Amino acid sequence: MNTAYVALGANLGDPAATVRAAFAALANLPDSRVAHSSSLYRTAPVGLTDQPEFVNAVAELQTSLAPEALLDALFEIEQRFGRIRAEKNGPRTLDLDLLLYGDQFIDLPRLTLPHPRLHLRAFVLCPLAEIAPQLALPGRGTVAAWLPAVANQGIVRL
Ligand code: PH2
Ligand code: MG
Ligand code: MG
Repeated sequence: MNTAYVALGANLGDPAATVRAAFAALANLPDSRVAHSSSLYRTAPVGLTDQPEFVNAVAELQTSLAPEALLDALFEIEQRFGRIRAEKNGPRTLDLDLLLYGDQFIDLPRLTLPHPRLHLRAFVLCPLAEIAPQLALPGRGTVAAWLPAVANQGIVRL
């Protein structure tokens, strides 16, 4: 079994209900189980700021799916929740981002691990710190050590 972390995000429809349903979908992935689920957080949009607030959360999976098989499975769940890929970084019913897969570094056109911006975003780092504060980000030190860097970003635990 391998430990993988997945970021959940939604800002269309009923985002909190969607994120809760997405945790259930993750729990049903083959050869995988959800070991830890963070709280849900209401977060200010980062990047494209002229869009609704997000609900974000993070899940820790124990999985024997390989990284790209897991990515395919996450993409399939996004599709099931009606995800349409319109504007880059724009509003979405559900976004599932693979953050980390063990301590692996992967550099493929469709998958970069560790996720290159995870340590700079409160909407990922705060829920991750809730479930795995002492987790080492490969090459960057612990999750907890990066928290002060994102302290000014608007985020509220629901
Ligand atoms: N996702 C993005 C861009 N901006 N902002 C917040 N607060 N939460 C997100 O999940 C998010 C974002 C691209 O996927
Ligand atoms: Mg994303
Ligand atoms: Mg995504």
